[in-house]
Amino acid sequence: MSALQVTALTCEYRTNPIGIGVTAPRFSWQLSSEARGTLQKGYRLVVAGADGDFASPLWDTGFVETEQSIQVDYEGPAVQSRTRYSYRVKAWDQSGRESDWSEEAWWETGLLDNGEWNAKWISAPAGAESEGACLLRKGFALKEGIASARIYATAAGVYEVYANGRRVSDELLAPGWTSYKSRLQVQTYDVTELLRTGGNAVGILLGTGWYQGMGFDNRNYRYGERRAALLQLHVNYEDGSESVIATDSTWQTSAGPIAYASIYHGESYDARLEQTGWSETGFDDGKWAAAEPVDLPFAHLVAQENVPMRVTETIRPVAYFVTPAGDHVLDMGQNMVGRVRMSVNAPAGTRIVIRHAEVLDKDGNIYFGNLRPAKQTLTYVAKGEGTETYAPSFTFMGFRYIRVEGYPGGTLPLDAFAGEVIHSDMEPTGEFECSDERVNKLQSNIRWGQRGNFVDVPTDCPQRDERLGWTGDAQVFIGTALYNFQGGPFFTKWLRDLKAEQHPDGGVPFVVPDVVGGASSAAWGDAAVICPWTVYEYYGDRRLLAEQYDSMKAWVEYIRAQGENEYSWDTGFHFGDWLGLDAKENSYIGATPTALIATAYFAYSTRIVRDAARILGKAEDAARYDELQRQVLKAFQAEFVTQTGRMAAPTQTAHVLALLFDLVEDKVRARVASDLNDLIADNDYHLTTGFVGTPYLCFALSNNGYHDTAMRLLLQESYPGWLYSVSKGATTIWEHWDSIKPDGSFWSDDMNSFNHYAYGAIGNWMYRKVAGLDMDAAAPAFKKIRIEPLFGTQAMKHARTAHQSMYGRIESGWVVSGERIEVNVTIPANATAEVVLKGATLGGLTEDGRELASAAGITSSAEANGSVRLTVGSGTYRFAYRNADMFRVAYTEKMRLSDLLSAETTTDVLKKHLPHLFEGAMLNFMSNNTLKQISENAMARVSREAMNAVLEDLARLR
Ligand code: RAM
Repeated sequence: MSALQVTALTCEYRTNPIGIGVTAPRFSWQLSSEARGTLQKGYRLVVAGADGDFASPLWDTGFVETEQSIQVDYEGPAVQSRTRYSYRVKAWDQSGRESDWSEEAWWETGLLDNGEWNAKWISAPAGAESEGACLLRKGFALKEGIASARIYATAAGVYEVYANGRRVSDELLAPGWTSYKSRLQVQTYDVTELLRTGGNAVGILLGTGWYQGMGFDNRNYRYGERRAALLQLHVNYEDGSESVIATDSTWQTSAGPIAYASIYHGESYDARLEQTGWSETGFDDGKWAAAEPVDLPFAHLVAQENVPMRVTETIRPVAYFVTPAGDHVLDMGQNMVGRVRMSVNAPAGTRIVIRHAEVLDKDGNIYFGNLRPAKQTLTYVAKGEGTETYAPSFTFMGFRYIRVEGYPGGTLPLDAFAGEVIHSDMEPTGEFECSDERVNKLQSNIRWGQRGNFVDVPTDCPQRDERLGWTGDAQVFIGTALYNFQGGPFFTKWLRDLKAEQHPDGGVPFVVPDVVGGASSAAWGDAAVICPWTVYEYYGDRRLLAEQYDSMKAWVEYIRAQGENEYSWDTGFHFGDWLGLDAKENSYIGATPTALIATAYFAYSTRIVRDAARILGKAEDAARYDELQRQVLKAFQAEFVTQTGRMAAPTQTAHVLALLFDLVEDKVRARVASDLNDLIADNDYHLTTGFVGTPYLCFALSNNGYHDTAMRLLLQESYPGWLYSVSKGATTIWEHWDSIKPDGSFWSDDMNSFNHYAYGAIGNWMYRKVAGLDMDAAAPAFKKIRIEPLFGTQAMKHARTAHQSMYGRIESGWVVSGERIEVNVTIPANATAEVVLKGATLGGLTEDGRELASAAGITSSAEANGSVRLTVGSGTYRFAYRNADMFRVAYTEKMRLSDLLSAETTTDVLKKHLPHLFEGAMLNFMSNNTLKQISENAMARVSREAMNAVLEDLARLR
């Protein structure tokens, strides 16, 4: 028997985290086992206190009989502030195997009680604050025997800490951006290795960041008048004693080389003003001024919740050229977000100016038009002492191209420049790859879009004067986002900000953190409900759901209170199907009535609140919201569905919402789906959807028997469609379907981002439907997995996806060659899956080359509706079969011949060879003289011979 092991221990989603503010953190682990079908029977978790001694543990769960291996709450004695705890886990499986103890893991608490702050907020003297960054420093002596040292720090602004001349961490743009008036994150840094017996010094570089300065639409950030830093260093000695160094008026301050710094405009750096050794001991700060205490609150300080921002990749420019306008430009080869690092050897006083842009215009000139007032500019003045290297500290840019002026020597050496990619450093968890390189590029663009816009908050775009936490964008993309990256901490933090910014009446601002104001829009405010729910689905995060529950409910109650009618929402301003292509001339708002969208989301959010209430054991609420949802559905149907069962609004998005949010009765559903399919076919297989319809469009088709149409949309290369931008060389997702128009011109300057993740929401469908890795919503976090790849009629020959779930790595992939299909599946231990193999028969199916009956790990199998359904346990499986359905595939492909035939002729041919299709209501293929898809059920009953006869006749008649 192979060994059972407990691996990948995490606390609050992290491996060995430091600075955890939660007093009852949650533990998760994975089981590793070669035996198929492994389930955890029980576990034992032991926590050791600060002494690290497992022999006399702080908390020992003993054997707990449960399958739960994720999000296990700490329930031991109260944890202490600023203390490290170790833990380890062992597990038993259902066949009686016992694992060894896992490797030891640990977490360390942050500064838990704001009463522990001795430090004062400090700043440069009033009036002496520059627009750049100031330096703050303190020298001090430490006695011998340093055991450990931690810095707890934050800023009203943005900051970096140095100790004895070195940065204490590679984290960037700390403390990140929260709703500063209610919450400000404190960072914890382990500085044990940087300190020494005797003289030491600590320095803080303090800028403004999101705290003050230029912002969207001239609504400047102004959280406070004075920026300030707060820092407390705790040094613990081997003898048990402690020294504390804290910011106060004994610190010294001075201006530094950063003369100007702004998130949007960039940075000006004069290397001649560097003060060598400023954060080292022995530096002469005699000319510096005393730091000034600033009166800022402590009550809103919270331990860091999000993962930090870091440089996660460095890319090199791929080309240097001079544009027709004469600009010297470097191409990074990728639209990226972060900063440039430059090295230069230049005489003192040489001024180099770098401007950043996303695209070149159709003449090949660098294009700054879409940045609006954001300058995205670096100005560097050389000090003239050999090779100098510079990268800005307190800004980030969205760019693929940089224009460099003033670089000595006339040309730009590629190796003197690098692009440092910066974002919240989330663990990558998703992969997707298929036989169509264009789709692979789309997947790459989706990931880059996420990286560039997950810069501490989920932003709409990373380049122009906006970069805001638009709620609608986050809501439509979160399903894709959490597949591709571990976003638990990221969304936990952002949702707490959303809750903090929520209006007393339950309204949700357009952006979070809110620097824009404004009322609430449907599909934007619904982020309050959809995002915590999605985090729950992906990670089983019940605590976040419980924390956000009141906020979720308040949003639904807000909607209920709008207008006259309790059960629909037909008042107020809405963004509607934002940027939908069916919008009126000069409007951004698509043609789908905003009241339809608002009422649809009302129903959807109410349903989620009902489900959340059920999970949280709130029976009364569950009943209440169940009833509310029923009423909203009725109202929706009365207003937006005709008596004969059609959607009154003839837009793609109206149909999509009705199908995806289950807003129509079952008997109407098929009609709505077929109408949607017609709308798309009539539009020559092009979409018209905006922010609201796009994420769900292909799901609505695939879930209702029109996967082929969904695939045609995906693979559509002509405008508009996902591959249009790919065909135009995009390396990220665009804000508009035609950010660059077919003739090479741009959408207007006023709102044209080339890095907007919203339409990247198609990823979710690619992973779940094309590659077939889906979840069973009844068991969150992929405890129950659903594998059901849908092979279309299109040219795709293989597709595979993987997701690193809380239970471990899940894989689903398929290869089609002729009629032969191979489906490869990996299910992690302690999870199970339902596998649906389309077109397979029990008799014709093998696993790893053997009959099904002899395969381990398969607990049930059945054949129905032209598919085989299996229940499988953990393990890796290789299923193979001849797809009876493939001939349906060939059939559907060939049937396009019939596009040229009249409906009567086609009907006659079909009647002759396939009379049974005309019995009952199985046929839904005639409209506009075009032969449409025949329902899958009907097709399953078509013999190969009959179909060949149909095809031959059709070909002949043509
Ligand atoms: C723009 C942004 C954002 C969108 C809002 C409504 O400012 O593009 O993506 O959510 O409009």
